[in-house]
Amino acid sequence: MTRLSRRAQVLLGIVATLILTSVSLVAVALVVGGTTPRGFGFPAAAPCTTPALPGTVINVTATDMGGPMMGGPRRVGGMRLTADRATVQHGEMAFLVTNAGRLAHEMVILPLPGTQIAGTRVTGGDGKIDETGSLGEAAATCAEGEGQGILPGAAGWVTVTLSPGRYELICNLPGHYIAGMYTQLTVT
Ligand SMILES: [Cu+2]
Repeated sequence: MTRLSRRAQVLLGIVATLILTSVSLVAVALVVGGTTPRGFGFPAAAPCTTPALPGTVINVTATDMGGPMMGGPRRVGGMRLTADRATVQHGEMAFLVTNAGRLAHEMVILPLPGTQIAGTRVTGGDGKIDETGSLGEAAATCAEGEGQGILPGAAGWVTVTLSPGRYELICNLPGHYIAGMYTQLTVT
């Protein structure tokens, strides 16, 4: 009786440990899913049905070459944010941001003051740059505006009215800007 109980206890302990480990892995994945490199076996989001967007539509694509196949989520290369045009006429415009990568991404619109060059902002200790002065962002999966990040395979969008000037489109998920996720847009 006592021996059986001990064996049972050991078995129960192992089973409980396995279950708790699984649960915590899932919990971690859920909590950090928006900002952490994905690739733990989670399927990419289904392609979105985007609505008719007003004004000039600027197609922005987020790419990366991350994920387990490329050496693990901590080693991510080829992070880029590209737009289908370098200039656009001022007025109302929509940014349709498609995530063609394996990680979550976003797009934030920041003015480029003076002669500042895109890609030269200083990254803070959190791996992000200061978003003060943001004019809008597309960071939601299959939705407009702010969110927890656009999942791989999905799109997000935002409509803004921009005056003539220089702007920088960036991804401000931790480490993404310094990895190369920025591009300049000139509004004429
Ligand atoms: Cu990004």
